[in-house]
Amino acid sequence: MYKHYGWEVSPYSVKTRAYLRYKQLPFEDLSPTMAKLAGTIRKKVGRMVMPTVELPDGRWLQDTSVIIDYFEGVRPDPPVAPAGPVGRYLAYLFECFADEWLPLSAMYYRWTEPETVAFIREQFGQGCLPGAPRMLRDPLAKRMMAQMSGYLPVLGIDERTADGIAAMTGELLNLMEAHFGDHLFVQGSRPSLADFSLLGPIQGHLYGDPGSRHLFDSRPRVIEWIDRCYFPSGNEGEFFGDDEIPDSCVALGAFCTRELGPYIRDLNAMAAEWIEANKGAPRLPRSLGSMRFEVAGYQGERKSLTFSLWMAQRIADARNESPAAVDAWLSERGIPEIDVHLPRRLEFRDNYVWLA
Ligand SMILES: N[C@@H](CCC(=O)N[C@@H](CS)C(=O)NCC(=O)O)C(=O)O
Repeated sequence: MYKHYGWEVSPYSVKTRAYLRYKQLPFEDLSPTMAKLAGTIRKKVGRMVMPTVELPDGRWLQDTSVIIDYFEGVRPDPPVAPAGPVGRYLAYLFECFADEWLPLSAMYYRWTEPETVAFIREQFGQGCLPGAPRMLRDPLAKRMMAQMSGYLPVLGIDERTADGIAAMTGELLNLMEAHFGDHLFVQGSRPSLADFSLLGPIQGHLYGDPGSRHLFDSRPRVIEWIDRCYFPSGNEGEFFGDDEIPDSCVALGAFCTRELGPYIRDLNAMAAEWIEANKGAPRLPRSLGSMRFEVAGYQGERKSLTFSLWMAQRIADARNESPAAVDAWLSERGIPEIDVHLPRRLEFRDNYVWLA
């Protein structure tokens, strides 16, 4: 039996929980207390973080992509990435977009809606110290709330970008609403990595939090998709073949590329410069400093997180399996490819991005 540690209000935990359910893997879904997070989890994976998975042989996995890659290895069927090169490229594009770009929406709405902040104080408190009196829970909840809301400036969420984040979120949900008029999941009639990844911030924050649930009032098909993904009823269905990807899915891919692509391109340039200036360094720092960025055309400033580049390398790897086919498909639709050009390959372990 595998042990999955994550809260309902943690988006990355929603991603792995939905994935493990869909794959029908035998797992115990556990809510880690503060003692567990600060004790065993910090000791085993190096930081207080969720989700984590404890394997029956005593090893621990962290990072949703590492967790999913591991289980795709031990239980490949049904696979969560399509077989065709374009389908694979899109699966990793949607994953990177959801993991590295959608925190803008998730964190913005969570920490600016008073109704949600009150809800989260309760959720964090009950998560840290279940059943304890409020006077003991609240200080722990507040400390964790301060830590999490401290990510707003890291991600560039402020008055300069707020309207852009709201516009980007609305556009994404509209594209999804249109797509789900004809299709059950993002990449066909069965869920892929794209669905689990998008579900994380959409269920874990935007729909689950009371202050942002109104975003779904006019998007009922997205609500139905949330239910299908989070409570899977079977694993039948098909992915779109590469030659039958519908316009509504192409539109989602173009949108994710428009938003995420420039951030990855600029990060890549900063990392290339840093590697050149730091020859012999075994790993990249977590951040390469501040950088300008744009969300839905609104300019802001954020930290350049090298982890995002490791995630983008997954998209590049998918493209490099069949670059000619992927590039031809993208260029026919006017979508630029997301690529990572660095002199060294990136590896993620022990919470750092290493230069192979
Ligand atoms: N990229 C990681 C991110 C995990 C993550 O950031 N989890 C959040 C909760 S949803 C967390 O524990 N954050 C604590 C922190 O960063 O200090 C993944 O895919 O697992």
